[in-house]
Amino acid sequence: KPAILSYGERARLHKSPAAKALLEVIERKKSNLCVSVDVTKQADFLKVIDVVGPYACLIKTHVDIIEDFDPSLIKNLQDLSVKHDFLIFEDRKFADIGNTVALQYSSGVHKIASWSHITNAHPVPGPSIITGLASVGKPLGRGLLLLAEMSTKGSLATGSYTEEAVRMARAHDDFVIGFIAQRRMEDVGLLENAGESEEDFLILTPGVGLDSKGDSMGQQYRTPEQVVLESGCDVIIVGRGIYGKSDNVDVQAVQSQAERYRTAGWEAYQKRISH
Ligand code: BMP
Repeated sequence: KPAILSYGERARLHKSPAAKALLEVIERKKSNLCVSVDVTKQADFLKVIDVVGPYACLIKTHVDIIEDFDPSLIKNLQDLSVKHDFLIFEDRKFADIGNTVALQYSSGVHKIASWSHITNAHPVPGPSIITGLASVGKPLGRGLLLLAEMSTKGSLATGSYTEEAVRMARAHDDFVIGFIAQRRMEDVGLLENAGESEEDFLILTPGVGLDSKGDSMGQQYRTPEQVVLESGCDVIIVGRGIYGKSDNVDVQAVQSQAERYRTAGWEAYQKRISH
């Protein structure tokens, strides 16, 4: 088996500006941790991000759950992204026809494309969802992730659906930078970034928790070691494992969990590349 490239080496080789930027931040901060900040009030959202920012390569948002949203939130988020050196990933999960997703991505209240370095889409409509989103995002240097698998019990994104997602990404690798998935998907030919092929898709993985196996609504958790070392994924996505109960942000606890997950993710990666 050829040696696995480091994040930094992959950053140098990558053609996509969004993937390159993410790999560079990961290397610079020695963090493959993406924190998912799913809280509903602006003040809590910004507070959590300011606390976890130093430990994260990427902050994942669901901007449509913020009750008191106004455009100043975006400016504040961007300021924090500069202050703490992380990228922004709006987890929008687009799933419509090309024309509609282009409008949802560029317009409306949130104008996602104008501030989110990375976003994602369900492959269910077929390749036109990528061309629709690319018409907006590519000129801005943005990157797209396809949901090839999900972390939930009973997910339908398996087998030939997952394979087709990979095929769609390959046909549009000028905009698709990787996948939301649970594993490297080597059975569909995704190489472990050995530097011998031009192709280098990132695998970002939600459903990560150190203290819990799941929630009461179908979520399933695996550990950073299972995800990064055993399954060959690149980035761990952690939400409630870090921010805990959103109605009462305990700054000290949030900080120590962020530090803990960052260390666990990085140690799993170091084991992987030293194999
Ligand atoms: P938590 O770690 O609190 O379970 O949050 C996981 C986050 O990742 C949520 O924002 C969810 O929307 C997202 N997510 C997921 O859990 N599973 C998937 O397959 C895809 C996701 O985007």
